[in-house]
Amino acid sequence: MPIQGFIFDLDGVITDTAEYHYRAWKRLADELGIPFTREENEALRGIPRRESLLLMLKGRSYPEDVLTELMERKNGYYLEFIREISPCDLLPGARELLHEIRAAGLKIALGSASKNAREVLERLGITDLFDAIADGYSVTRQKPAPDLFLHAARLLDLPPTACVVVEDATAGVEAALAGGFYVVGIGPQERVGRAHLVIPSLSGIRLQDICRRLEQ
Ligand code: B16
Ligand code: MG
Repeated sequence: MPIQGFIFDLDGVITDTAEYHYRAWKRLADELGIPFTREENEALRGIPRRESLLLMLKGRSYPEDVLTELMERKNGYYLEFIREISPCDLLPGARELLHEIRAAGLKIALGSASKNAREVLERLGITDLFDAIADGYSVTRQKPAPDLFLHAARLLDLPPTACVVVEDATAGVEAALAGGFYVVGIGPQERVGRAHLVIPSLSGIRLQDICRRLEQ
């Protein structure tokens, strides 16, 4: 089926909020006296807030009310960081590709696990480029379950086989494959190598190249 729509992940694809998530988790981990490295943070890409916290805690158990407070504290730090975001923080090539897709008459949705996705899009100044938004509030089962992307495709009124998912996380690539989408992986082979097409970034990427390489 010809490609008729794109579903973009946010963190790590359109903007580098992955770095801000890391700094916020790191600050919380330091306060709790838990070692937490940049490498360990890689496992949290695309993973929802609660699961990310449990991974960061590495088996330490806390009562439910404390877990809630820790998630709120981390989100507070994250919100402090993203207050600085502006249109300059779009990753190279993202704006050009979004405009090219729209100009070609294809549809665009967001498929992000983040509950802060709408705020980040607003700060980047690109909300109006999206026909639909699927975020951390949209579905119960998160990536690597396909639900979020299936929800986004439904909002676009397109079947998964007519949509390309663009993802930077292993969990996101698996979610898109499970949903029957075309998948473009952004980043190293070790992380997104299961995608149908792997590219280091969106810089210099043209819509035609993506369609030609996926549809062949
Ligand atoms: P929040 P994505 C994901 O966004 C991030 O990659 C992940 O690190 C984060 O924990 C998750 O959103 C939840 O974010 O705490 O803001 O709700 O990559 O799916 O756009
Ligand atoms: Mg991501």
